[in-house]
Parts: sequence; C-alpha cells; structure tokens
Amino acid sequence: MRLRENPHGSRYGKTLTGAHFIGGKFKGENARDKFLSLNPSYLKDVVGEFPVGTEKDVEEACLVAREAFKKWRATPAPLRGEIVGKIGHLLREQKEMLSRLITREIGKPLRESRGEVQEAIDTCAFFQSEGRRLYGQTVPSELRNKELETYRRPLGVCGFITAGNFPFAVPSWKIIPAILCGNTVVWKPSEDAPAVAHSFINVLRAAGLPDGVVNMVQGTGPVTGAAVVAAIDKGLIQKISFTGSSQVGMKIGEVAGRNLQIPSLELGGKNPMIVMDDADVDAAVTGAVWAAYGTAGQRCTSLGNLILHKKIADKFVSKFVKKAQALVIGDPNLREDISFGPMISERFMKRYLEHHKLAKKVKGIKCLLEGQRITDKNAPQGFAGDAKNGLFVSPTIYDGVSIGDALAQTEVFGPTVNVIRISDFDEAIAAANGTKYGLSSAIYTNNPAIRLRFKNEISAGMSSINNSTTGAEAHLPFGGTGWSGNGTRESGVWVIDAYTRWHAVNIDDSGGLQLAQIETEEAAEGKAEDLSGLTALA
Ligand code: UN1
Repeated sequence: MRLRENPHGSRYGKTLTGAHFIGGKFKGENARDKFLSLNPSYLKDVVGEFPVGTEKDVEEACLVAREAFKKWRATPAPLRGEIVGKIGHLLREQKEMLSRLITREIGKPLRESRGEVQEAIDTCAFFQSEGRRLYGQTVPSELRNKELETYRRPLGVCGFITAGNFPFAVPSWKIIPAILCGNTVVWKPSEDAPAVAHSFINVLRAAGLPDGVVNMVQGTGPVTGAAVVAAIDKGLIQKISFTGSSQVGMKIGEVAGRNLQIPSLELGGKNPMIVMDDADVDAAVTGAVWAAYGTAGQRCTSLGNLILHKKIADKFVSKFVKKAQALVIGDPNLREDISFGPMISERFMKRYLEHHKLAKKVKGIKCLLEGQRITDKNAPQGFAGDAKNGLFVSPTIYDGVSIGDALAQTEVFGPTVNVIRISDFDEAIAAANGTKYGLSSAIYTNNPAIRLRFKNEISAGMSSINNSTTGAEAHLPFGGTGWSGNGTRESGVWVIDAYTRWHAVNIDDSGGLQLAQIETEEAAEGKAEDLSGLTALA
C-alpha cells in the first residue's frame, strides 16, 4: 500500500495513493486523471488520491471478472461461504480501525461507523451459513419415473455502483451475497469514500478471496459510473445493482431493461413519521430526532415529513426544537460524543443550503430553525470542530408544511424536517403516502387498531412502529416502492433472488419419451351413488 506524509492533516493519518483493483492487482496508481478524497471535517486533510477509471479500465475489469466466473461458480457453495466467514472474522478484528477510517473519510460519528462495520459483519455471518443452504427444491412430476428439481444458478458478472453515506455496509449488502451465490463483481465505489473502498478490498484479499472475483474501479459517477452502465449494453455485465438517487436509478433501469435484465435499484426517500395523539410523546421526540438528524440526515431512510396529530403537535414541536438546538455538532474524529458530523461533500452541503429556497414565499410555512453553514461567527453552543475548514451545517425545522408543498416532496439528504399537522389517521396516512417515494416509514401510537391500519395502508418497503425510520437489520429485506426502488430487495434470504436465477431440471428414467400435459394419466372415475346415498342420510 502506498502511503505518504500528510503535512496538513497528520493528526488524522497518512495520505493513500489509491488504485483500481483488477484481477488481484492494484493498478492505475500513476493515471493522469485523478481525484482527491478530502476529510469533510477538515478539508486540508487529504485522505487519498485516486485514479478516475476509464471505459477501458471498466472493460478490463469486466473481462477479468468474466474469466474468474468460470472457476468461482464451480467452487462449492459451502467453500465460498467459508471465505465469506473469514471476511466476517477479519472485519471483527479490524472493526475499530475500519470505523475510524469511515469517520475520517465521510464524517460519520464513530458509534455510527462502528454500527456500519457491524452491519457488514452481520451480513457475513448470515451468508456464511447460506453457503450450506442455497436450497433448490424437489418437485413431484405428473408422470411416473420422472423427477423434477430446481437449482439456483449464479448470473455472471455483477456491476455495483454504491453511495458514499454507507460506504461499508451497503457495498457489503451487495458484494457478500453476490459472491456467495457464485457471481463475480466489478465495483465502482462512491467518489466520496474511495479509501474506505480500498480498505474493504484489502480485507477481501486478506481473507483469501481468489483473484478476479471482486474487482474495483475507482472514479467519478459521470465517467466511471457511466462506463459501468455502458458495459451492460456491451454484454459485459449480467446484473447491475445501484444505490443512489432516483434520477440516476431511472436511467440505469432503462439500460438494464433494454437488455432484459432486472436491476437492483435502491433509491431515494422522503420518509414519513406519524405521531398520533395517544403516543408516548417523549419516545416519539427521541425517535424523530435520531431519524431526522442522525448521520446529519444523510441516510436514504432519514425522516423527511413529520406528521403530527394536532392535539399533541405544540407540545411535540416545543420539545423537538429544544432537542434539535441541543445537538452537538462537530468533528467526529476528535470527539466521540457528537450528535452529527459534517456533510459528506460540498455537493451535499450545497443542496442542503439551497433547499431553503423551496420554502420561500409559500403561504403557511414557518421556519423554526433555519440550518446554515456553520462559521466561526454563527457556531451553535457546544460546536466542536474547525468551522472554516469543515463542511458543518446546523439543523432545520419547518412547521406548517402541507404534503403538496415542494418542501415535502423533495429529498434533501440533509438535517431538515417538515412538520405537517393533521386531525386524524385518515389525514395522516394520506400525507404519509403523499409523495412519489416509499422507502421507510414510522408511526408512534399505542392504539392497536391504528397500528393495524398503518401496517395495511402505508405504501413503503419498510415500516417502524414506535421506532425511528432508520435502522434496518442485516437480515430483513431492505428496499422501497415507487421512486425508492424497483421492488428488488437487499439483505437476508430475499437478496438471493437478486443474484441467482432459477433453473428447472427434469430427469426421465422411464426409458421412453413421456410427454407432460399430452400423456398424463387421469385420476380414476368415482362412484356417484356414494354421494346420493349420503344426501338421503342427511
Ligand atoms: C442507506 O441510507 O442507503 O436502515 C442505507 C438504515 C441503515 C441503512 C441505510 N441500516 O438506516
């Protein structure tokens, strides 16, 4: 690994000369076109310098992956599972180091980074044993001396494009089940977290994953991501899985669709939380604060629209505002106890600051807290960072929002929440279902009838009852409806359908040609008088 001194950010660590990883070798370190990964808590800290992967790099990675597929698919699934198990053990051993790197590169508080590595460990634990299952079925035949069976078969080369907000957990959701099922991978990680991707690759290598099974091409979305998508049209990729914006997901879906492939698309959200008048208000406030401001709102499961019953709304809002004002914002590398760190990138910060425009001149909307870029002059109480050199922002709350307002319809990916006041459950569910998205959702209520209605009527891939909108577990299906995805799921047994196809096999031991449907036996005729006798008896 090539590391160099980091004069301005030495207290954070060294600077990596990053590379692609193709066929078991790091490559492209000396490429002409490069990009930098900066620590968003302190932009003078250069985490690494990385090559921008070209179409040629992606093609090379795909061809290597195609070659490796021949051997890897023939490796017994329990053996593939053993390697997945080793990856999990190494992750456990290296959890602290990896968590610190995640915090350095994307600014997430350490306890959340640890949670993210844990999610990858859990994923490995689950899929290690799946290598000893990966069940098919035996199915009875309508013909004699004939057996029917099904097998799961791998798809081939999988192209993965992942986001920067969960740079470890989400790639593990894709890579681990894909390789367990016998596929090989070409991965384009987020340009916001290339060093984390590099560390992931090192763990895979150390676990003994054969060369060519997982390949990585570093780069930017418009150049390298586009090259991965173009590889579908060239027949180099059999499956694409993408986590990111709905707009990009739609374009990828079109390319996959015209190649008759089913992509896995995990896209945006504008997640609602309903708080009914019978709810435990304190528990709901705590849940809402985490849902809205955890990870600085940069989760696809973050809370967007907070739908409050008018009977508890005033009480709720006053507690919520106080808690939001008391959040400790700062550099998570220097302090463990911060509530949220910086925005992941300038792009995310700009979008957050610009979202205030959506509220301007809209009747009825009141800004209770107007989140701004934190500077030396306006730093909130308890701020613990270098404002000038970091991408820190303060939280936002809008009150009096209606579900039709642009503010309530637009995913911001920052620490902002809209309060929508309603009078009953009918209005609440209409607001909760009133966006094009349908990823996560939550309700706080102690009324079993309302709970039942919510479960049945909410249009979302994931729902929490008396819990926050965030925090899926590694063995539950993750995904959404509408603009949040195309119905495919990650995690647990469900993701296996994304990385295998069913193969139906029939074996005929009759010695002749038996034709299903044409030569099937009919069941023998019954005796009608038996039933007429019964009628007389009754
Ligand atoms: C994402 O934001 O892309 O449920 C994934 C959660 C996390 C995963 C979020 N475990 O909030």
